[in-house]
Amino acid sequence: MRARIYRSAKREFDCKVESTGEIVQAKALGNLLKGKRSLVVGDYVEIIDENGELVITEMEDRTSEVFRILVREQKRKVISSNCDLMVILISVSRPTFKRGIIDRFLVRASQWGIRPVVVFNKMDEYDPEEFDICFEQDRLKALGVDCFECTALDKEYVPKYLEKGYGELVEALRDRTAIFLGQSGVGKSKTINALAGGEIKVELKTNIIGKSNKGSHTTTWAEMLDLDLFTLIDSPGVRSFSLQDIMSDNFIEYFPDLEEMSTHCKFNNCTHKEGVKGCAFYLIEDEYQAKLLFSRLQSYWRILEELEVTPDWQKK
Ligand SMILES: Nc1nc2c(ncn2[C@@H]2O[C@H](COP(=O)(O)OP(=O)(O)OP(=O)(O)O)[C@@H](O)[C@H]2O)c(=O)[nH]1
Ligand SMILES: [Mg+2]
Ligand SMILES: [Zn+2]
Repeated sequence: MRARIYRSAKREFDCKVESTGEIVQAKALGNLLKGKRSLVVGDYVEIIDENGELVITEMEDRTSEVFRILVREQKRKVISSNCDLMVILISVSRPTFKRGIIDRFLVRASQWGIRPVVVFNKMDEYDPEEFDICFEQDRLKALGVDCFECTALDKEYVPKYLEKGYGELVEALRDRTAIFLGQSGVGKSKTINALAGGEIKVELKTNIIGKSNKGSHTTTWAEMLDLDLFTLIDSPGVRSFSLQDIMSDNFIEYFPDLEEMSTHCKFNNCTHKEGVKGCAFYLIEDEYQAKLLFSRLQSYWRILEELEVTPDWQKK
């Protein structure tokens, strides 16, 4: 029978059987865990009943993997799989809006092969004086990233004009496996709880690792939570903003808009710095388009600088 892994221990897995919706415990055949192979939360597997004991005999190919490169150990650690949406949650008030954080998470989405969307939360507190949300959304739409304007306030306090964004987000999430990312305090728990049906159904255990295993950031667990609308993958290990495990060589691939533009630069090794001859970025006629792209270039430079701190050979 077909099932999906919801939680994993060393060799024992909690799996949800597709046909019945039941959660069962199963052990994995040794060859599924040998060498670099592993079974992770999100995997679709085949289970058989062997004299009363449930055994995982096969794993289906993954459509996507959430993973980390453990730089020091030079290992690629898969945390979860088959996730089809990355929800990047941003607060428009407190904590203050930071464009760079979105660009960072977009790099991860691209690395993991997961479609990103951006949710601008706390729209009830949005102040146009602080930043121009239209510019930010144009910037993302140019990348094909859908944006939603939401507020995670209790239903009766949600202003009418904000119902639309929430409704659209609900549709985008329907029947998907999603991972929510965002800074502390942006409203992930609130939003997820609201999406889960109003009352608090899930209290995301963000601090479990911190309490039981002080200071250890490489330990990552992941679990899936079945919400009525969608399935949530939660793992503290993937939330960090650091991108230090990503190779700096060819990093521009993670910025497809910049990569495209740079094909028009006169020289292959163009640095796109001001005053460089034949750089396509300084030839863009539309002022607004130029402004959008330059804001991306700024992020690109800032992250690249950080990546170059760790040499690429350590990230293989
Ligand atoms: N005004 C307003 N406040 C919100 C909204 N969403 C969340 N908050 C408040 O923001 C604070 C943080 O919300 P959480 O949902 O705990 O944030 P989180 O992203 O889960 O934070 P961590 O668990 O630390 O990562 C709480 O006090 C919420 O009540 C919103 O849409 N509008
Ligand atoms: Mg939370
Ligand atoms: Zn250039």
